[in-house]
This record gives sequence, structure tokens and C-alpha cells, in this order.
Amino acid sequence: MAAENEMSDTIAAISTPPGAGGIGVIRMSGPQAFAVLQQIFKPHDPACSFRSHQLYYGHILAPEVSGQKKIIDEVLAVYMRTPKTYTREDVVEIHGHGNFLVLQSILELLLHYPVRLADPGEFTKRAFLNGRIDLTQAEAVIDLLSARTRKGIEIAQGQLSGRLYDQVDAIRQVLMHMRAIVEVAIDFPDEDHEIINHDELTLQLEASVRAPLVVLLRNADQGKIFREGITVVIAGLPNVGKSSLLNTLLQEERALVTAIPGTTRDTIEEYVDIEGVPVRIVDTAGIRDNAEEVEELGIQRAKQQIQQADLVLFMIDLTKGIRGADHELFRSIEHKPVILVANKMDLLPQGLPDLTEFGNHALAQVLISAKKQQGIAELKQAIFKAVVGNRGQWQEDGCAPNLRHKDALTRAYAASNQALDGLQTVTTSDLLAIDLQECLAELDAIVGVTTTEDILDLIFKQFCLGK
Ligand SMILES: Nc1nc2c(ncn2[C@@H]2O[C@H](COP(=O)(O)OP(=O)(O)OP(=O)(O)O)[C@@H](O)[C@H]2O)c(=O)[nH]1
Ligand SMILES: [Mg+2]
Repeated sequence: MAAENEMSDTIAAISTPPGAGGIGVIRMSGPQAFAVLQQIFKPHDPACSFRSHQLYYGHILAPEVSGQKKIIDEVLAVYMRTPKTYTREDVVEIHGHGNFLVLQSILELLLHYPVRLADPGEFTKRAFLNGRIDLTQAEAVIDLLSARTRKGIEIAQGQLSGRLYDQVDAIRQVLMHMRAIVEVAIDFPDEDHEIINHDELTLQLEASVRAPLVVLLRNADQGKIFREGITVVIAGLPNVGKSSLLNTLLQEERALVTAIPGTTRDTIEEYVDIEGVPVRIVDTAGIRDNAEEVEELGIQRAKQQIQQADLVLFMIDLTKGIRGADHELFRSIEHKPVILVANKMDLLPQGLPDLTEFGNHALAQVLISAKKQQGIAELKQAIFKAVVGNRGQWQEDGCAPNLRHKDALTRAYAASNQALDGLQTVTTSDLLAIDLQECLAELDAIVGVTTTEDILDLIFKQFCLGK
């Protein structure tokens, strides 16, 4: 962040998204916030004396133009005195009408005073720098604002309440304690062996450092799925019922469905929440040879989408049995994670066709009727299982470390390996201290005790303005 962007500045931004809304909020934070509010806000009750954390009704007035003050908006304003505020600084919020131009006028007015426009994420950055939240909680704000499923919200809220911080901090405390013992041993080399009980330290390292690190690392992989979601592509020959499945998953008539093969030309994508995972679901053109020009373009797109998919739902039409073209298409996608979806079970003649050949290569096979909405819950479970693995592995109340955390956790785990080796081969206390310190430093960086300005900038850049 540029040098002129000092913490002592008073900053302001529109905190609600652009577009029309019932109300729109402008937020100001810093030492001048209250003084500036008093200059531009005329309370309805002129005798009112501002009390902290209370809303006041009144008007925002522009400076006099030809002897008259112009009303910019009718608002509610609140002044929140430090330190019980979002940033721990004095904070003012002005709740105006949710018209972007009105809010822009209020913001421009503020900028005539000793107030500057906030950088993206700067309010939350101040909350972090002023010690109200740690870095994982600041990152949870980003996750909370961008979460697309209730599950994603739940995970972000857990992290915001300090769940990840607590788990990482518990490991840090153990490491600090262990390091202190080793440091003493360094100071008294003659009594080294009495001070360091190798068995006890090994036990502590295993149970209170390495085991919780492994749990966090495992959750990181699954956290990524809940945070970022996955892409699932529905592929199959024309007319097998791909668009019908898309519509059923969305519970709306999103894609055209007809009895004519080759109905879908372009790819169609939407988001659905599957057991808490945000899934980008893509319906594609049925793949066949000798398609005419427009359809052929759609088929090329379908193939591209299949290549980029995290999971492919390969659909067949049970009423048609298994056709040679099904085999051909399946061979082109079997290198991807695939679920075999056998559709139109409502029309199923006696007996199932033999699906074993596909089944052996697919992660699962599910019988459905896209039209009659049968087997859909099973399909969703199969998708969830294919991407998240067995439910048992995901701790429901667990944390979901992000990629930055995961990198640091991986390095912390490697350092703990070194420390363990050291303890087992009875290394020198100096080397052991270095390994423990390395492990600790990685965890410090996760919670933000020691994080470089570059990394902070990278994190807070992900925010939008006003957060
Ligand atoms: N009985 C029955 N009919 C279905 C089912 N699913 C789809 N259909 C019918 O099959 C026909 C094709 O369905 P679509 O969903 O358009 O198939 P598609 O795979 O998207 O076809 P293309 O876009 O041409 O590749 C329509 O007449 C649907 O009503 C089902 O589960 N049962
Ligand atoms: Mg279709």
C-alpha cells in the first residue's frame, strides 16, 4: 500500500453494492469521521446530542450555494466511538437511499473534507492491523461475502468466529512451550539430557502438533471444494435427457427440451447447491457424427467443457439400450472422473441393460428419470461423494483452510518432520530449536502475527470497495 495511505487517515467508501436498493450505506472510519459527520449532517432534532451507537434521523446538506444549503439526501446516521467498532477506530455510517448516484454525491461531499477514498478491503485491514481480528478472520470476511451456498456461509462464519485461529493457536502454544524447554537446554548444555525428555517431547509433537496439522491439511482439500465449487458437465448422445436433468437440478425450465435430437446447440451453465457444494453445472450439445454446421460448433464446445470438467455425468438412454456410439463417446471421457447416469428409468422395459463395462470405469452409476424426478437425491449424493469423498472424512464442525493456509501448513508439517527426526536421532538442541521455530513461523504467518506487507496486500486486494 502506498506510503500516503496512512492508518491515521480517515477513509470512506460506499459499502453497499452498486444498483438500486431500499437503502445504501456509506462508511467512514478514522479520527475525523465524527467531526466530518457533524459538518454535513443536520439532525431533525437540532437539540440532539450525538450518542455513540445510536441512529439519528436527518439530512445530508451540501455546502451553501448562493446562500442556500442543498439537501443531498434524507438519511439515518450513526456514529460509533472507538474501540467497539468494525475497525476499532471511530466509525460513521450514513444510511441513505439506495441510489448509486445519491450515494456517490454523499461520498464526493465527504472527500471535500480531510477524508480519502478507502482502498479495497481497507476497513477490514484496519480491523486486522488494530488487533480486533486475526488474519484468518479477515479472510473469512472475503469468504462470507462470496459464499454461494449455506454450507459455504457456515464455514466462513465458523472461521470468522475464530475457529481456525483457535486451532492454529493451540498448536502454536505447544510449539512455544516446547521451544522454551529446548532453549533452556541450549543455555545449560551440561544438563541437556535432564532438561529435554525426548520421549515426552516426541509424544507432545505427535499428539499436539502433527496430528492436528494433518486434520487441518485434510480439511484444506475439502474446504477448497466448498469455497470454490466444482464444474460438472452433463455429456451424452443427443436426446438422452441432458437438458431435462439440468432443468430438474435447477427446478426450473432453463433449457429447451424436445423429442428432437440435437435440441441443445450451445452450452448452458448455471449454479446449483449440491449438499453444500457450489456446483457449476453445464448442459452440452448431444455429441454425434455428421451434425450440421451450427450443431457441430456446439459439439466442439461440449468437448472443450468436458476437458475442463471436474466431474462428468455421462448419460445414456435406457430405452435405447447401450449403443455403439455410447461406447465411443465414453472412451473419449473415461480419463475424467465420471458418473454413469442411466436415464428414463420410468420407461424401463423389463430388466436393465448390462452396465458393467461402464460401471467398472465410472465412480458410480445411478438410475434416474430426469423427467419424473426419480433418483435425483441418489445422483446428488453420488456427486457429493465423488468430489468430497466419504462424509466421515470431513469434520462437520471442522475448519476449511484456504490455499494460503494450506501452503503454510504443508511447510509447518515438513518442519515438524525434521523436528521429529531430530528428537529420534538425539540431535543437538540448537538444531531442534531451529526446526521448532520454523514450524512456529509458518503458523504465525497463518494467523498474521508475522505476515509481510506483500502478502497482506495480496489478501486485502481480494476485497471489493467498502469492505
Ligand atoms: N420418459 C422420459 N422421458 C425423458 C426423460 N428425460 C428426458 N426425456 C425426454 O427425452 C427427450 C429429450 O430430452 P432432452 O432433455 O431434450 O435431451 P438432451 O439430451 O438434452 O437432447 P439434445 O439437447 O438434443 O442433445 C424429451 O422428449 C424429453 O421429454 C425421462 O427421464 N423419462
Ligand atoms: Mg439438450
